[in-house]
Amino acid sequence: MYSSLITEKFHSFFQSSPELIVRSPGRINLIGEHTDYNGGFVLPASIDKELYFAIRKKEGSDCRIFAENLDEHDEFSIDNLEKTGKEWANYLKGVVDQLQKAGYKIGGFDLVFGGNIPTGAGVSSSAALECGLAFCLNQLYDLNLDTLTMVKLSQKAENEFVGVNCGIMDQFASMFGKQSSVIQIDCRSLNYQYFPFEMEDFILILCNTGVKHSLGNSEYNTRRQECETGVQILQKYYPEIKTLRDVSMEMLGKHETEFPEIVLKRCKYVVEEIVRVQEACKDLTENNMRAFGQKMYQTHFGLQHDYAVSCEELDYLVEQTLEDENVFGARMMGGGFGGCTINLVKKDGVDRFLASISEAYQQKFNIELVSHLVTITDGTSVLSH
Ligand code: GAF
Repeated sequence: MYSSLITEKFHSFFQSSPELIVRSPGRINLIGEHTDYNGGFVLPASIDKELYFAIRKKEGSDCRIFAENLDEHDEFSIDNLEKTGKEWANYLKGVVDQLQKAGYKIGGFDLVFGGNIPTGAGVSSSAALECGLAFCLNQLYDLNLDTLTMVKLSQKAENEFVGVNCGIMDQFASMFGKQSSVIQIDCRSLNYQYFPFEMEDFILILCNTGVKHSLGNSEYNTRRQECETGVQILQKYYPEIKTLRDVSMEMLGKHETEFPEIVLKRCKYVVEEIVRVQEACKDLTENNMRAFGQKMYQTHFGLQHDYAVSCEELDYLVEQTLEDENVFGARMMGGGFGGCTINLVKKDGVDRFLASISEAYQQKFNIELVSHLVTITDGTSVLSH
């Protein structure tokens, strides 16, 4: 549906046909939060909340872009890329910038994009945007980039051009996603393994708090710094340690008196979470969804109390699920300070769950709760030539 809308818009905007239609998905993360930049494990998947791109090469270096959902457009030259107040355009310019810096020859293009990824909800519309354009330009200009190179380049676009110091999880999930599977990514080696995630008995539901507290970006950078401080303290005793991935609870326990209290809490959460992801994958192979769901709760409580990236609205949504026997697991998802919770709900209990949590949230915060039932899809792909 979205792809035909985007194609139609392309026709009416540029009076020509697109050469290529690409879809690029947002992501969920089942478990493994704030572990990617610590060289740890994550367990994301790409979902049926997607962006569609209709694109055509253009003579010269000019680009004309129309953002369908926002009803906004932008024009720029690939020879003169400047960051502007139009945030969505910066993600795209960042990708063009990285491609050129890496020596790839591209030219201008006409592009229409849009889709159904909720923005500000923590499902990585930004990674979908970066990966989608990297994928399009790779095809259009025959750049022969492999998927991992496009992932790294998209992450770098966000780090360097947009100025957000994110890890690699979101771009990796958007590109490497596989239908009905979650991906265990080792964010140090970038080795990955798919685990089947069957949804015969369960539904994954995102509950969007509808809030995005402004602390998000600065606190994200502060957390990264706190983790690095913890590593530096331990390096005096264990020079081989590079990130918290190399740290055990025993090491933390042995030297805890040397840690500022907050740094110790942050490190403890990360070390536990890295182990938790590996154990959660065992639960999946044993089809023990009860145990898997319990770990999602443990992650939430760690993020709430030790890592301190949750907020009142997220905590409330998770708390509401505790008495519901049909909810096996729930937690805040993504960077934090707003966005969505992810809920693992038994199929039979979905209607009751949605009705009661929406009512409770409305009463408590006077905000209409928007929920999304998601399915796991393939990563970024071509829809048609
Ligand atoms: C954001 C970042 F972009 C990811 O890299 C990751 O760190 C996540 O927050 C927290 O797990 O989505």
